[in-house]
Amino acid sequence: MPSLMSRREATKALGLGALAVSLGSAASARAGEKHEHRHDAGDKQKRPADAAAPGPYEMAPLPYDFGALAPVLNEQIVRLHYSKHTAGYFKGLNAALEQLEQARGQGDFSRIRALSRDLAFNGSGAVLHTIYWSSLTPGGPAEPEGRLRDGIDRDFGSFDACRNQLLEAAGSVQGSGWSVLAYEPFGGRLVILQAENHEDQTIWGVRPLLVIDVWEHAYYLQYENRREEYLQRIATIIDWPAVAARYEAALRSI
Ligand code: MN3
Repeated sequence: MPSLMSRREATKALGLGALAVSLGSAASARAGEKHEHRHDAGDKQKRPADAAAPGPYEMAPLPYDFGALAPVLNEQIVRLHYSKHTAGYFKGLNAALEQLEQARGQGDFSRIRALSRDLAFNGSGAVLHTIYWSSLTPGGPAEPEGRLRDGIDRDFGSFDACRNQLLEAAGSVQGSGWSVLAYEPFGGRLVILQAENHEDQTIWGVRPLLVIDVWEHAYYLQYENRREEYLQRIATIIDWPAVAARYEAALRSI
């Protein structure tokens, strides 16, 4: 049985790497490409060395300083949102998985409804926040280019139409939620979803490419009740190359 330390090290090497591959930067996505073809289909009994049980989820590092997104998002709001809220979803996700493991061990599924809800809520929160932080950058182009731009023009009519729908979806979330630009692999098209909480109102199997958090914790300290102002300003710090890299990774994975 692995020691705690070796398991933790394995988590860093595998769990975090896997999360970065699916959610992270262009470089991480390219690194992930190598992993996808490693499995030896010729010997079903033989498992690749990195097929060990995944460890707990770990939050990806913030790809910039807490103050880097100011003045659009000030240092205090980024620090709290990342260190407290985002960390909380990862903690909740790991706790849900641990409790489900215990339930299986004890054969006691009396809390299965609550634990399933915790798993979906915190798991979706962890995924969406990871994409959120890697969707923002202090600089970068104002509009997407390349195949992502082509896809947006094809599926929404124009970049302006896509942007307007994304921001309107964000602005009109009832309560806490997100707007999500996603690739829907079954139909092979881009869609914009309006998620309530983290996990409600999705299409199974979509790959989120760009997400906008409209929970009050994302903007209230700085913008108070002016959600529209927050949205107009956050639209100016989108990391379109990172969004495009996720789109390319999604196209490669189908
Ligand atoms: Mn949030």
